[in-house]
Amino acid sequence: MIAIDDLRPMLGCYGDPIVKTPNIDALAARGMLFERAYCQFSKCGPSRLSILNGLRPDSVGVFSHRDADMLAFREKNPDLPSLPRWFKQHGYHTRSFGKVYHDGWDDPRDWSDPAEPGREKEMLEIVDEKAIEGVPFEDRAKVPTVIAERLECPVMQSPDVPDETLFAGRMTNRVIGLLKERKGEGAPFFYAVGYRRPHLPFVAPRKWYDLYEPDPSWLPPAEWRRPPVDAPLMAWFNSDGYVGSARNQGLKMPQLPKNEEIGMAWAGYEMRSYVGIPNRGTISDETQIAVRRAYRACISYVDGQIGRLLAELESAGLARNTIVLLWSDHGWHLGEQGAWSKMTNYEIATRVPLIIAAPGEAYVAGKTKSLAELVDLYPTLCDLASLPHPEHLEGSSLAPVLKDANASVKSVAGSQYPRFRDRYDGRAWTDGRYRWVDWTDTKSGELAARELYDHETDPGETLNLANRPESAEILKSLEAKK
Ligand SMILES: [Ca+2]
Repeated sequence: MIAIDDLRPMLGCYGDPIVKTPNIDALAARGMLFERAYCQFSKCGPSRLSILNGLRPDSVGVFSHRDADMLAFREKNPDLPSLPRWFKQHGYHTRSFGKVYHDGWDDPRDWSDPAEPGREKEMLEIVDEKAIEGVPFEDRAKVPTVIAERLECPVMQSPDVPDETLFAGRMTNRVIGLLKERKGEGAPFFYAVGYRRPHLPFVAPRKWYDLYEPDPSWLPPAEWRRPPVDAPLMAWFNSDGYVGSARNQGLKMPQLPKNEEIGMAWAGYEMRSYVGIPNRGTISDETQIAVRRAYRACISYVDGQIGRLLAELESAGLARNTIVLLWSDHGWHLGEQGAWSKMTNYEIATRVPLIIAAPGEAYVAGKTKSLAELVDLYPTLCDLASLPHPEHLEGSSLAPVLKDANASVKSVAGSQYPRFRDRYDGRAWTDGRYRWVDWTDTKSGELAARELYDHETDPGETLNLANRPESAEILKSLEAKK
């Protein structure tokens, strides 16, 4: 199981014409690529808890990164087997490398050997350029990385170092070493390998940045870089954390933005808290293009590591009977809808890459438009490995789709994200054509705002149709699909 952090489907196999991802593309060519796969929560911790427990976020009850909420879920459900624990209980040797659960949220009972998440705050590793000055390239892998505080960490960095100087390369080497030792012997194994890029900060060895020449044509059309027409503020203003962030930066906080211009000047607190992005105000086109380059560089860096990992699976003789599953925990805005990073209920933040390559003649390779939710992965893996399903699962097995790309196991995919510290409860659904979102005022229980987008005419979700009289019938028929 390969987990990638903050990766929207910006991959060659998903039609991105610029990014270079030959290894993930090759995996997709021999497996099933889900064109319409969605996370259930556009933030690392809650999304991963949902995936790894086979439960929707409402059932997990964790909607932020508060450790206490996660612990409360485990205390309330002491015997609920997570996906890896279920495999462990059925004789698999289970191990975790890198970011599988959100940082610090591992449960030791899940793994046959202690999880190897890497150093705490590995996410913020950077390479001190001065430290590698004069060091021959082949020796730079040994130069230690520096863990920066987020507010002092450059948003992007491209040190001229070998891949294994940074965490993704080192972790891949570690897993490759263990695969070599297996030589197809011993208990069946369940390895979860979690890559921490392209999560911020965008740190990747220089050769991956060198794959891309920044190009102004990368910017989406202007109307895609603004909040959708007629959309409520809470939909795109992805700055729930901005109060703390602004305080950290010594900035005077505004009240909630009174208009779109002020909102856009503050939106994207996560990316704005790194050095190189203005704390507030317009993010220049030049910076937006540089961020798009850096995001792609990190994707290619991860793709390169996945290529080495899968090559080892092949040469160790394990590929012929190993299921390979690749997902990302949520999508990522690159300025679309006036938003940066994750934490919205829009298509861009909730649609994820999902590729499943299962051995066996019953399973076909191809691409499918069948809807999939990440909560479906648990029952799917059970079916692929011929394990029973535990009783608590809330997803549906995608195994029928792996046998027939035209098969379908659900009519809608759902996501949720609250806004303004739970003041508004946001629920989104897609049926493959329409996306609709309900924002409920949690104080009054009333519906505060609605959104409706038609991907057939508006793939960028630039125009909210929900308030138009002619949309009432469409919304009614969509509701019936839930
Ligand atoms: Ca993430």
